[in-house]
Amino acid sequence: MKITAVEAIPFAIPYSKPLKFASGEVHAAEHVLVRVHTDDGVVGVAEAPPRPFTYGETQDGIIAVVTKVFAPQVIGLTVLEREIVVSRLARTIGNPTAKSALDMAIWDALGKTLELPVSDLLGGYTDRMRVSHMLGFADPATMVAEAERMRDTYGITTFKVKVGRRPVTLDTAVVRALRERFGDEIDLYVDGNRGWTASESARAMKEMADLGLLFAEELCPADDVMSRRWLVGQVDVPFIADESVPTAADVTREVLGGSATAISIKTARTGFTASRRVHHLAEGLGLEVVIGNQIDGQVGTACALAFGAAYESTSRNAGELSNFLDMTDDLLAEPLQIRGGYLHRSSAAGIGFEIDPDKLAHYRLDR
Ligand code: MUC
Ligand code: MG
Repeated sequence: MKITAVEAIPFAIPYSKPLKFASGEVHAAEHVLVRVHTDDGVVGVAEAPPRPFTYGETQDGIIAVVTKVFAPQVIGLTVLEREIVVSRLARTIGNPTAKSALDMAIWDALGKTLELPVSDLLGGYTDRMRVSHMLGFADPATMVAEAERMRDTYGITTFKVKVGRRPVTLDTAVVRALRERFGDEIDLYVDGNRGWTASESARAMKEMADLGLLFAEELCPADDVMSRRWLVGQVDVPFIADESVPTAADVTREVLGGSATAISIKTARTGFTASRRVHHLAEGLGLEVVIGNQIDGQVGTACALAFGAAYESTSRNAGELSNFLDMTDDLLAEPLQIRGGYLHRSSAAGIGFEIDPDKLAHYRLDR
């Protein structure tokens, strides 16, 4: 059970088409695979997605902080001592996806050691999540065609539409085209990634008032404190905080300050240990939650699925679990399969996936 080594392996897998949104765009999964070895020969695995436009992390920075700062702090601890891990890692400010990948790799090693699924150790609520697909910036016809393909191929009927362009009609036209094409058959919500001002957001929400949106997410920056509160006070659907709540303390601040009324939980930035804290906090505050996607590959998606399926509130709304579909390939020996709009979690020990060694050898950047 004792941690003996920690590896941070950079890899790059191209996207078949880039995902574009208000705060950036992603053309390749240039992630870091974190592996934790124990003295029993168990290997726990998770991935960190560098998102400089959201958290300031880079691939090189994640490797450096994992190998030079975090590895010496966790080697010698057992995989049961996760709260000691949390308190040691907390001495370093920031680096959310680096910390989370290490945390989840340790949980994976714990599950494999105990021969139990991590999702059961976390909460064991259900074995599946309904999937929500993220539609990146394009023209209305292209975005409607992608939604059609997602529905026809994977049975997905919930879509998060990326918004935040100027003029706002570029995006409101997309949401209207989706509603006109699919009617009540689909659920829709929007995510601005801080692209609009509060007044642009209010105008856009008024224009979309008849389109039956489920949620609105990060339409304007939370740092525009007073105007964000003004906006959230008038929006008539739950307003999701995503990148403005990377920690439980941020959830408390933003929600009590009136800058959000729902939250996105992303295991990529809060791992399993801190995601649990955020989940319990949201439950205590009575907030609706959505399992979000940090533009994860299949490893990260399996992590989000394991966590989302563990609790009632995280599995109630469709989880954003399909960004990996835009990748040309991935690392898993048995790829995740979305069927009938659902992803089923594995019942294998640990998080429940195996890395294909040939794929890792092909895509890793350090050899
Ligand atoms: C999302 O929900 O915002 C894009 C930027 C980011 O931080 O996450 C993605 C998806
Ligand atoms: Mg978001």
